[in-house]
Amino acid sequence: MTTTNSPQKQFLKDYQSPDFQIQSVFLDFQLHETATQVNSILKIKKTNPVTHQLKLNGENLKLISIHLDQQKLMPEQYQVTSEYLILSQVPNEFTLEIAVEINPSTNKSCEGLYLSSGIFCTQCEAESFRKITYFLDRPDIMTSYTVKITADQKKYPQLLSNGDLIETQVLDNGLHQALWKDPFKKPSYLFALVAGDLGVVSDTFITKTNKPVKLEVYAPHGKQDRCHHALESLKKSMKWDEEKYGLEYDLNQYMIVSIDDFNMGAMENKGLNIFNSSLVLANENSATDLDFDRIESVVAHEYFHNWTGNRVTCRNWFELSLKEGLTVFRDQEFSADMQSRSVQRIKDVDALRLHQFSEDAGPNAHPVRPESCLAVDNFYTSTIYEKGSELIRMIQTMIGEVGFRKGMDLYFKKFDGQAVTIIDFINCMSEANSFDLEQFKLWYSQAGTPTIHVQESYDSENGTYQLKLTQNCELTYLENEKLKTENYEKKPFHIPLKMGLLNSKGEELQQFQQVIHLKQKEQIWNFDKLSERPVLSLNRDFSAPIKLKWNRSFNDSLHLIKYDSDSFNQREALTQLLIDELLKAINQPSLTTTVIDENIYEAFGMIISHHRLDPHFKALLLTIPKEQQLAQELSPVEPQKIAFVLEAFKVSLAEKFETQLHQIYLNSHSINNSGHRALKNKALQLLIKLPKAQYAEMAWTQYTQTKNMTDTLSALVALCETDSQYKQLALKDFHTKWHTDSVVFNKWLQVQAASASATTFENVILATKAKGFDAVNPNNIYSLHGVFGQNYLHFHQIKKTINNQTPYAWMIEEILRIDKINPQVAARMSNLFQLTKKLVPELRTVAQAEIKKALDDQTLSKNAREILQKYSS
Ligand code: HT7
Ligand code: ZN
Repeated sequence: MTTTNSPQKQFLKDYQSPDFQIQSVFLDFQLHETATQVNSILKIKKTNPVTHQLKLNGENLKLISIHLDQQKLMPEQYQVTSEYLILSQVPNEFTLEIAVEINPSTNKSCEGLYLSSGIFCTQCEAESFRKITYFLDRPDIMTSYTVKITADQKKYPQLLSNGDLIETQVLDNGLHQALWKDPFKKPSYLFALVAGDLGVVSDTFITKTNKPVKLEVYAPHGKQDRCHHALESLKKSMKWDEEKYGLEYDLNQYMIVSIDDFNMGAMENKGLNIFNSSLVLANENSATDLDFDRIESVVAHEYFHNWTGNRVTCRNWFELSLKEGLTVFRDQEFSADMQSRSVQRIKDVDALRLHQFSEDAGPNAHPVRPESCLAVDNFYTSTIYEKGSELIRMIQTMIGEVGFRKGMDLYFKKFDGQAVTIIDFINCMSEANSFDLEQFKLWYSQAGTPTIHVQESYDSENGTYQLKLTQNCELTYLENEKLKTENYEKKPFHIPLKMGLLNSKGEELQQFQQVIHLKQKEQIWNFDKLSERPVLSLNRDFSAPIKLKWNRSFNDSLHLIKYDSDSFNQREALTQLLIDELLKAINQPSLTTTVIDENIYEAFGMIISHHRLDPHFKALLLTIPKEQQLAQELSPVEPQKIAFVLEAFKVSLAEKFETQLHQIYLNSHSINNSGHRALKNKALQLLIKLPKAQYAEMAWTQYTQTKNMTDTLSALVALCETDSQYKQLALKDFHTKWHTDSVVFNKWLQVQAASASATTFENVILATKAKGFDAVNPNNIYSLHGVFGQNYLHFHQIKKTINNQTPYAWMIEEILRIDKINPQVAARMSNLFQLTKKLVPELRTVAQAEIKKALDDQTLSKNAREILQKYSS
């Protein structure tokens, strides 16, 4: 019997432990491009004696047969809906054999079992194992897997799954077979299978107990030379986790497979990670320095999940940040140890502010431990990941590194092999350190970014400096909704703030270096025996994810820029000065001239002419805030005005410091390392703003003479800012060289989608017709649509239409097209409308009319609908 159901909202409060446990599963895959048969044998035991009904998840499956304890079931003995297979009466303990058929070749959603460039691969997190076979597809069902794979030997010489390879066999009819057994119990979302004809690069890692682990990175033939960086990153991660947390790898083999069609960055399947090819494949010729760093951190992230996520997993998806926040924290700390700690921290916080702070300030704001959702896939947000990591970092700040390690040890001791909650984790941290984290838990249930107002006073007679802090956190959209039905009140957060005081010579007053704990709405601290007014450095290293509001004088800011021992706050002082000034300029009624205070140029001049600064750090100091960062501080938002002011400021910087920037370019150009490349290219991006042929020629020379992708791409970006003859030459050349390369081609799309050039919208549409563009490939869509949607100058240009469509209308039409094949990607693109409610009315009306058209489409997926609804009125 078959019936259909409509999607239901799920709630954290409704969690119920499972009525059944699956003791073991045997999966038999007979792989075929259009008709793969999956036979499963599930050994099931009832855990709730009063339950009779078994409800297995399953979607888009063609059911062939079911046997219960070897008895074939007749259709009247079960019920099939669009989401479940229901058996109304089952014994206490039984074996279920289910045969289903699926069609991987028509599956373009990159979920379940699908084909990517001729390779069979899987993606099961969060709820896509149910698209492979009927199962209790929830993370608190952990079981042991044995997997048999049969496929054509010529087309698919490699047959991979989780755990250990037990045996292989050559069969008749050109088929072959592999049998895998995973010795560790795992949830279904960690299941993986890959079958294909791939090249491989391998190595061995010897663990701290002298166990050899075979490491393999698989990629298309001919791409092996781009796999070495990922392999080296893996070895570094394995060593780091042993040294930092005592965590050793537990299987004999660790495989990474590179796939071109993938919705996210990578997936931590036990022993068989599957990666988006853009996050594995890299050599100097094809990848930028940023790509190299990102690959190192994502390889580490997926590896670290082996313990934080796989060995101890989440009880349900509302607890997602248990594994993601913690693992992001671990990968950030790893990167800080591999690269420069201060540069890493600045980059991580920049990313947090850009993505998470905007999310927390808009209609998609949600707690790190959300309370409800329609589509689980929409949980993979910056709040769950990046804010989640900040919360873990605050815990470490409060209990110290040694205390944090004690908490981690206790966590694994108590919960290895289990599916647990965020509260379980926090309680371990608290118990191992006898530290009260009760109030701190509010960070997980209350959304929004707290603002802290700083008031200082100095009493010269008594030598006392007083610091008064007041915290405030606006109600989010969801909290305002809550307020309509219940008596909701937001409580003060427990906020750990690293601080220090500097004297007038710029020296650190060591005795005041500490972590203060803001727990009340308003709190006062007094610091005695100060012979002069100190200069405060607060929230050092960005110890808490908050906003500071502070009427600091220009001289105090300059003092921090010059002397703060905390490099995060050195850079922060400069950035805040600049943001305040740019906001003033944006708020001016007329934009005919953009007036920026001379003090700002003085501060920049100091940095530009500083010769002893680390080049990477100097490049960060010279980074101008992005449009999105400024938009957070404005309401309503006029995106083009923001873009205009930023552009004008960059031109004026280039004009004022042309000679120095040119010198920086020339000096750094002769030094071949990533820091100097970052600095040189920062100088180039400013110089190119000057209407001088000389700089376009300089960029063109850089483009033609280098084989290093960082330099190639920076030159291309610079040329795209000009009207020079070299712009088209470089774009054409890049396309010719790379349009058949599924990874590098994305850069060509990104550059054009981000460009300030007057023809950007036309170019974006032309790019969809260019050789190499694949309209269903997630990376191509993220690179073109995703980047264009963040282009403040052109995405919001409603006066410009192409084929009678504004950019908003074009994007909505594209979202509807994508939604039919890949709802996850459509949902991500829907988030490009995040700013809608804050837009000035003329833009908001147009954007919301387009959003409405999408919502009126009854076939719109729950993924895209859940997002677009939030921006619709
Ligand atoms: N844990 C992984 C999440 C992921 C994912 C989720 C939904 C759909 C597709 C996906 N691919 C990977 C990634 C990670 O955080 O490590
Ligand atoms: Zn993760």
